[in-house]
Amino acid sequence: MVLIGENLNIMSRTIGPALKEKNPAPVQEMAKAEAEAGVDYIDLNIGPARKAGDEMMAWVVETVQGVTDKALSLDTTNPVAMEAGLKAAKGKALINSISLQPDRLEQELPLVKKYNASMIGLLWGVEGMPRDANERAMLAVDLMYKASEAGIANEDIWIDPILTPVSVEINQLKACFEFMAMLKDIAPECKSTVGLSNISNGTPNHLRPYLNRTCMIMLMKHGLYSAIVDAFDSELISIARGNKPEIVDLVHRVMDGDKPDLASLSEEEAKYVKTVRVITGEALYSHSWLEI
Ligand code: THG
Repeated sequence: MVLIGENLNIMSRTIGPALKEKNPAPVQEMAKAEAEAGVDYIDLNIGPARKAGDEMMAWVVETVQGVTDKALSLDTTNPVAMEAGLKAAKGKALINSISLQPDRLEQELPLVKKYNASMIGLLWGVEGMPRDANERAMLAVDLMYKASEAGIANEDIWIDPILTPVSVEINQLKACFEFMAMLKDIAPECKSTVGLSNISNGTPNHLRPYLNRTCMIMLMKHGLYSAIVDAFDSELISIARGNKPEIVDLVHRVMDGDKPDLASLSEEEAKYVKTVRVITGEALYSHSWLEI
């Protein structure tokens, strides 16, 4: 699995001020730490960057490239900032992300081609969030068609079905999984990604990793190609690298309908099983889902 580190973002208490003040030390420390943690890409999330976004993106790309050769994922809704980042990036960059609003497509699809980048295709349409798996499928097909018109190969499109918090609306989460199961038939050459930490938004911090890890394992069953992750969850990285096959097996068995006796499992295994049940909607989410 291809891992994209999410930690270098403008919302972070250390990174936000450093980006605004162009203070390289915190940015370079974060980039180095993410690289050492073992991610494949470093996401550079500068937000909407309405004011001098081009300068900010070029600066952060150069600053990060000063300490690591990792591939970069460029995350901003400002197309001028995006182009400045693409110009500064040495390797093949990943545009995070392009949604299906006509103005976004018109401005950003040509950039994918011009800079030989790859792109995350965010399944967010003119009417906002797709309501179910079929609407996601229609958006994905539409996106592939428009990208193809712009000369972009399907291999350069990483479809993001938009993962939503488990604590908010379980049907949206189910739709995301249902769509992921369909994607390999709809678009076998396309890649896929999700922002894994979205699922645990609103969950107490110390419990978030269980949701993130279990969700990743569940999506791996449907062939998930990549994920945007907390680079500092070493257990999650270890699972993604194939070092925890027993946990992966267990989660996949439970998805297939196996109902292991929780008393026969280790405490850790039982947590994963309970978390699968919450993510599938079989059990109701509450902050105390692991204790029930
Ligand atoms: N798809 C795509 N890109 C994305 C997302 C997605 N980028 C943004 C987001 N979703 C994924 N990245 C994050 C980054 C941080 C957090 C969640 C998702 C997060 N941060 C802590 C918080 O808000 O509590 C704060 C951590 C800090 O202070 O640094 O939860 O879905 N294509």
